[in-house]
Amino acid sequence: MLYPKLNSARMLIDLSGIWDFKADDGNGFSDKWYERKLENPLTIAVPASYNDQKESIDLRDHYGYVFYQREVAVPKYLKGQRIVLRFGAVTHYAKVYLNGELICEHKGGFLPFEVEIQDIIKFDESNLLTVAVDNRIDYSSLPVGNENGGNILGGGLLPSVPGVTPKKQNAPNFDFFNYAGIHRPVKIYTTPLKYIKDVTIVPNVDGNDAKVVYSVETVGDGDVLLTIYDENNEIVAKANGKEGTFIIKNVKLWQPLNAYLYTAKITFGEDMYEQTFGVRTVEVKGNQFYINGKPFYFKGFGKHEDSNVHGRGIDEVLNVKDISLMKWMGANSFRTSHYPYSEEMMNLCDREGIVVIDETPAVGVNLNFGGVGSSKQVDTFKTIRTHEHHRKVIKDMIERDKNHPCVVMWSLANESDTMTIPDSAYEYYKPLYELAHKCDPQNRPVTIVGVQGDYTKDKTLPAMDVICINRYYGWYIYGGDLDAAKQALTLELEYWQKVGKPVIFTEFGADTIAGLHLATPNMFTEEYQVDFLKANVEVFDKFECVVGEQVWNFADFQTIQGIMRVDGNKKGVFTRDRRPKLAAHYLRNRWLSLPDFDYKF
Ligand code: BDP
Repeated sequence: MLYPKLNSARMLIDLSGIWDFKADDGNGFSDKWYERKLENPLTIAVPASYNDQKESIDLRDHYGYVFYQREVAVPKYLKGQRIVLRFGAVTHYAKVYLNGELICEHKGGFLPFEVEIQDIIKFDESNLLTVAVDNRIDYSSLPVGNENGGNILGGGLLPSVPGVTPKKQNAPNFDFFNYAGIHRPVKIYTTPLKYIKDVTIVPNVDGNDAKVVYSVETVGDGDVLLTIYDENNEIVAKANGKEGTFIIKNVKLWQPLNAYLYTAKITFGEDMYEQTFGVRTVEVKGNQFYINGKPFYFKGFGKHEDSNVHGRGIDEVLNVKDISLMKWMGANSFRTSHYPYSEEMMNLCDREGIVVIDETPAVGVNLNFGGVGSSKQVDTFKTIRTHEHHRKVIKDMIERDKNHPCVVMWSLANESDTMTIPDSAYEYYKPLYELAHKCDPQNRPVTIVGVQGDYTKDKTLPAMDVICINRYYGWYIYGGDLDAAKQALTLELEYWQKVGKPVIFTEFGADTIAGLHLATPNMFTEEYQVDFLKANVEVFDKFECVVGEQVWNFADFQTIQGIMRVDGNKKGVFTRDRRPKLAAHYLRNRWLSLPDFDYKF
């Protein structure tokens, strides 16, 4: 799906701003709130999570639908154009009404969707746009909600007391706050009626040149012309036809931390679209991960889209700041834990040369996590109902992000239940692995991020292109005993070394209260976080197969309340407002001295 852009052929209208808002009181649909102006609405900012915008426990802990509404007028001179209403992301389920009519629905909170409105929009008066948004999560949603109540952070775990009716609330089977709302920009864009629907660009390197294979999907017939520009706006190649190849002589590669972007200007009849792309190669060979033919070492983080007041809503200032902080530290990469990030962030990473592992919203696909939900073990994959939706998010994520040079690998899921019944997990994930490869025109590596456990039983991880593992030796396991942590980690890496594939630590981290210090470090102090990181990387450095370290987490982030978290997860190397903890300085020293390529040789 193309990112909406303003250009000489296309109009773009941003619907960000203050909308009317009302949480469903149970009557929203029966009273057809979407047919007329909301009565006594609240004001709410779009895009952003709604949860933290008001001083209200009802809004913060809301369960179910909320209604967003605004008037939309469209200039008359757009008559005769194709007009599209597009949502960057609405979390988790959206029903969109225009002038009282349901015009589209969308499941999944982290990917864009759009609907044509040129035949239904009124040009002479304003139109009532209502978006009903559901935040409920269960065994069929990604991320997964816990249908047995409780949550993985220990909320509601004690036996219930007869006669007491607890309030209905979401029970996330994952460790981040279930923020909801219209999280990413809402836009109207136009195209001519015959238009460019999609563009696919597959760059190959051929000596000093690039051989770029492309295809352009159009609606309607006509000639397709491509002109390729470099960063100085010089024409470097031309092509015509819906499919073909063009050569860029003496190509400048897109390199980690040294990005170079070309632009393909595509014209088709009255329509025009400019698609940026980078030329780089990605390949897994033996136990190494190659970018542009050289073994790459991932230095960076697992992150979240999370910030004060905005919740999970897009914050482009913060995105710029985060990438600046990453560069300050010598980091070169991050994983979009635990859902696809905004298109704006992906565009930024393309420009900044930040390497991205792009993850689906499949987190919590693990009904045996910490034994929550049931005292006996269940077959997660026979119990959950995510199968079809999981296929859809993989397809949609790859379709959205396929042209981004920053994306070097797809992650099918985070910490899924791959060890309880190894065959069941393998049967679920092997087809998804194949699907991801099939969907990606650039055929990038595919992985799944593995949870701590009896890794020798796991059949799914070894079936992926890269072994990505989240490990908490020295925190959840051997917390406070870093010598034991190092021994256990060494034993595990001896195992993975034999598997013969690259290994990336996609999470390792320790909760740390900013400002808490001790000369003899204990867990939760800033010194312990540094010692924890040192102990882990000391072992990573001994193994050639370890090709990356992504610390959990870039910054402190909000979670549901419960006995495991004090105002959220504190494993950040930065606080939630982006102040560095001691660990940031330690990692900065380390990473600035580690090369991005050829580190282990
Ligand atoms: C892992 C999860 C991550 C958590 C982290 C933690 O992948 O979402 O936040 O551990 O416990 O289990 O901090």
